[in-house]
Amino acid sequence: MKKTYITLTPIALVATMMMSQAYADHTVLHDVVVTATPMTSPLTIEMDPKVPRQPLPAHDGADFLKSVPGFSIMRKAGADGEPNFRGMGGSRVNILADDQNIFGGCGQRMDAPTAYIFPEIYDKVTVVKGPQTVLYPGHGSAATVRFEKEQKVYDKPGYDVHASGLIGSFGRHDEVVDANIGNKDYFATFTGSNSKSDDYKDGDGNKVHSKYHRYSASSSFGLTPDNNKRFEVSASRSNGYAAYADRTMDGTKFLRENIAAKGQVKNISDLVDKVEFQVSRNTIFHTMSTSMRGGTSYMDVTHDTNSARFITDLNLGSTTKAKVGVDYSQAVHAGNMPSMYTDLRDDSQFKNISMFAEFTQQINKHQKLITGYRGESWDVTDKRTTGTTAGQTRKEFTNSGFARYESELSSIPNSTAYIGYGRSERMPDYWELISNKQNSSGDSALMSTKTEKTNQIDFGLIHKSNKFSVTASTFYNKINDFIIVDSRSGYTTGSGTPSSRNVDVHTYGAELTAGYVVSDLIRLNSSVNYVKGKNETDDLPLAQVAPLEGRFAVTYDDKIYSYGALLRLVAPKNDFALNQGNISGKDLGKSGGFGIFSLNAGYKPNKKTLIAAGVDNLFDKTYAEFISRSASSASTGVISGCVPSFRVNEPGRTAWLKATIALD
Ligand SMILES: [Cu+2]
Repeated sequence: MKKTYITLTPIALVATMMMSQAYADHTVLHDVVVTATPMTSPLTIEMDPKVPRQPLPAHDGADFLKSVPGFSIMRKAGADGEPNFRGMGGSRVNILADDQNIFGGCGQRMDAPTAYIFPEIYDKVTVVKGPQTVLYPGHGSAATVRFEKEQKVYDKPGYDVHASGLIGSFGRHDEVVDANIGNKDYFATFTGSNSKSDDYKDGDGNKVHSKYHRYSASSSFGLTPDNNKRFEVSASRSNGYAAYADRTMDGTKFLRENIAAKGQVKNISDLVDKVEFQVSRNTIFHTMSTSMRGGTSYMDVTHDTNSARFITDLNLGSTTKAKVGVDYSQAVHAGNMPSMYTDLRDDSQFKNISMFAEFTQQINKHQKLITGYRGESWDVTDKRTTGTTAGQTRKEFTNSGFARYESELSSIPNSTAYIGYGRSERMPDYWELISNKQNSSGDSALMSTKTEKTNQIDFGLIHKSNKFSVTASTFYNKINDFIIVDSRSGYTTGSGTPSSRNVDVHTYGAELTAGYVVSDLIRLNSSVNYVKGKNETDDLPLAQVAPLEGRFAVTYDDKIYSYGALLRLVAPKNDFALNQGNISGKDLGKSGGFGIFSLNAGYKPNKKTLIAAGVDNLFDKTYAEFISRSASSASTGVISGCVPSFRVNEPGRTAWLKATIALD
């Protein structure tokens, strides 16, 4: 471990110093194949989900985040990984699709919210690090991830179509279309996606029980009576299945249906710049079963969420802007237990009303102050008929807020520095309050699990010049009543259900990215991220914190042809907290370091067409991430070609080819 630190740390420092900021007009967003994404503004990373990425992500919202420094994706099999940011997993990473929360349904967490998101049908993905925004609904405290459709509106009759097709190793193929049409009075959109893969093989050639299929369709219709008004209705549906290498059942249904209506009116008065509203309904129907391995047992769960949102943009003065709004949501979870009852019975309801306000004060041309407050009222009802809190309702009010100062630096040209303090009070989620227990006796966790209070300082720097770009993002936090999911002996029930416990923890770390334009044709990119966490209450390392990682990429791009190479180095990790973790997983033990080398190439015959190809894990290395699920002997024993492994191994050498066309 020490050795890797010694070798990686100087590389990081040299990279940071040498490769400081690049790309005045070569930003990483314009890389033909994206391998790492830097901050675009303080604490914010913006990404184009239609651009190819390496390593090839599964067609879901979690794998997409792999190219963001600081994110680790917990692997269960081929799809449906769990995003973890800076050691914070589960609901601490708030996932929003069109500013709606999609709560998965599975009590065993087969379906993270990202399992229902197909990034390429969206137009923009934004990550906000830390508790540095209060604008969005959800439980997030570590990061907010927004998948957004940026609705195109038309002055005259027109259309835009994005279409792509992908083929890859292990029978992988994806087809995606995003079509928009409209004139000055109306617009309509249609999106469709289909993604399929067979079981992949690890570097040793051993099959991993991991095949999946996902498909989605959505459409929307909108009216634009004038330049200031837009009203829209939309509907979408997606479904699929996925094999899981980490457990005894597979996900055989992931049905999401969504309807929404939204509107916006701009330029209302000198004070009111814009008002927006949205009402939506999301229903999840998830089935897990043994049918993909010849069995007959199954279980169904549903999670239905109705929500409404209103937000207004105010001009409070020439240098003061505000966003003020209200969120409402009501989420009901239900399930069956076919050995006892086959009808779906409600087990809980979460009701939330929130008010929020975020202010931006331009102090002068170079400095600004951003502040925000969010207050949330919660009503959580245990709708089960048995258990120690059956029929009871817990009421809670949570307070969150932040302040951030951003300043352009006079000492270093083209640089912005920032420092922020944020406090986030997170209401425990469905899994922490309802699925898990309070203790090994099986008492309900509903009333006992306290809200989690994150106090975090974020500071950093963004610097961009013609040759160099560098971003540094550093944080320290102290989390009181951190909800740890404890599966150690003494904390699990007879059936193995873990406890939700409150402990005090702290973490600190950083993400650094650097780019250097060597010539018109060649550029270098690098990123390094590191987090250290401590569980103070138990005097243990904090669980589910990924090891030190660095990524180094070189790209040749003559605007028609491009070639790139990526080296990802991950340090070994020896400090861990066995059987502690979060709702998505727990520490399994130490992990070894590894280096993975990948190649990519692109061909852009014209502005509308891109053909990209890559070979991920060129040397066919067998490896697993520290944050992973343990491979289940139930799948390795039953599925032919699967052999036991400790963690779920990552895919071996994976070749892929993707063609993208844009028509407008
Ligand atoms: Cu499930």
